[in-house]
Amino acid sequence: MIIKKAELEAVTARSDQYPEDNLKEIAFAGRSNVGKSSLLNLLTNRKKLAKVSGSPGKTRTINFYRINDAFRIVDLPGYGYAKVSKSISESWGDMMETYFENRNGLIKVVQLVDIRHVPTRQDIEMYEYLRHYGLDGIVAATKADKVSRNEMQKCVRVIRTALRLSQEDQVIPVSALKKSGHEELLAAMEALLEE
Ligand SMILES: Nc1nc2c(ncn2[C@@H]2O[C@H](COP(=O)(O)OP(=O)(O)OP(=O)(O)O)[C@@H](O)[C@H]2O)c(=O)[nH]1
Ligand SMILES: [Mg+2]
Repeated sequence: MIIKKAELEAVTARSDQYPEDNLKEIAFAGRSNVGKSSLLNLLTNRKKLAKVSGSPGKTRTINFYRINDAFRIVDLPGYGYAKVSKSISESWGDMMETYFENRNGLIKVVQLVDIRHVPTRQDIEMYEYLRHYGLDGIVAATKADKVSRNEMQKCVRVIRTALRLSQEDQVIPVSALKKSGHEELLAAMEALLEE
């Protein structure tokens, strides 16, 4: 799949701000700072489509990107950022639930985890949550440039075990820095969109 057109369609804090539920959507979930916005820029080959930040917790809204006027990629707010107040983390849960439960176009959530680390308790909870909604099955292991080719296989195994992935579930190492893994992820997304 080639992304020819990508535009930010809506930045939302409430469901009444969502764009019309008329296209298929694939969302990206993961802890704050894992590289969701960077991955979006890599996939769309745009440097600044989604804001990337050194300070975690940048994306606190659900952001809808319209791709090729054919589907959407949805950047979900990151979890696990320690400094957000209790009220913010509660509204995070409400936001996710509202989106997951009411969005007909949502066909899959790509779970992002940092390739270097054993998935955190919150990563595991998030993945269980996706499983509950039947939205699981694709994991992007981010910042793959931080490990060697040899280590990569081992890291992927650690992720598979921690998230209790099945054989059909995919783990795709990606690097926004080295610009790698995006073709494989795009192919997986294309297959989903064609289903
Ligand atoms: N080395 C390396 N750094 C990366 C990669 N992807 C993202 N980063 C860095 O990780 C930090 C966070 O990236 P973002 O894309 O903003 O992460 P995010 O998941 O959108 O973060 P929030 O919006 O806070 O939830 C930035 O400093 C990026 O430059 C990667 O593939 N390799
Ligand atoms: Mg972000």
